Amino acid sequence: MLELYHHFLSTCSQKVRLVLAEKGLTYESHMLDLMAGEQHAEEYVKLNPGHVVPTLVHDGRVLIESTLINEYLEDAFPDPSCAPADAAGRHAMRLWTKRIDGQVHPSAGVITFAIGTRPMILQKTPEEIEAQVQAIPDPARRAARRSVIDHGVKAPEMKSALGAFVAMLDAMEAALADQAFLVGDAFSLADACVLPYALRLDHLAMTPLIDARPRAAAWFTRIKERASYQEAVAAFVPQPVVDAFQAQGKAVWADVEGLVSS
Ligand SMILES: N[C@@H](CCC(=O)N[C@@H](CS)C(=O)NCC(=O)O)C(=O)O
Repeated sequence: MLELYHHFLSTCSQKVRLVLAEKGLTYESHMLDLMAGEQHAEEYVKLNPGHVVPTLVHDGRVLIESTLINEYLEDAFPDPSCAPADAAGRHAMRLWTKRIDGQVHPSAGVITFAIGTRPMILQKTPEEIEAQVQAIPDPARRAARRSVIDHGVKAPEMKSALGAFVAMLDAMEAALADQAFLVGDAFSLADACVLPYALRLDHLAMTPLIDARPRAAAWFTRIKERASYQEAVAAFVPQPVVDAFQAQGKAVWADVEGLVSS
């Protein structure tokens, strides 16, 4: 019995849903409203002390941290496999998940809130905004959130956040020179963990960054053609929210382009 606490657009939720779908696993869904602050609810924080999604519950065992959840799914439900059979391949796969967890995911928070979510947040009262920021337990995330709410794309965090994405795309372009997937010729946890971040760039109208790298662009198309993408990602995309993200992304594209090329 699997239960997933998640959010329709959250990158970390998408990567776990992708692996669940690749493995044909069904789950009871608990969708959290992050804008309403449901991740801070007392009952939820007992499951996930970081106040974040996703959380997977398997037969009563609570699992947090999306990369580790995916590794758990691979261990607990090995067939079909989403990992290379050999040690070197698994190491290469984990280099991708480490890059995403270490650099790209924190950067996704910066660019998403600076461009996509900020206009919605600014509709709240200053007291409501401050309460939401204060509820973030991790001091680094709290400081970054405040900065992007205050300054949008002019926040000092933007340049290095975009740099993490550009480095990810460059690494993808290099890795895909002689293979169809990020590690070898089969879908793995590496593809599951990178896809949501390529998609986030696309949702924020930064698609030219992907298209400038033809192998990464072809990979993006290839992953989007998979049944798992349709089931686990596309089916959850709230089009009005993405339309708003794209409009806001286009409005700041000149700033973004300037930061990327400077
Ligand atoms: N390291 C965590 C990060 C989870 C995370 O940051 N989740 C975001 C959504 S992708 C979240 O729940 N944010 C809530 C908030 O910003 O208040 C994981 O991989 O599970």
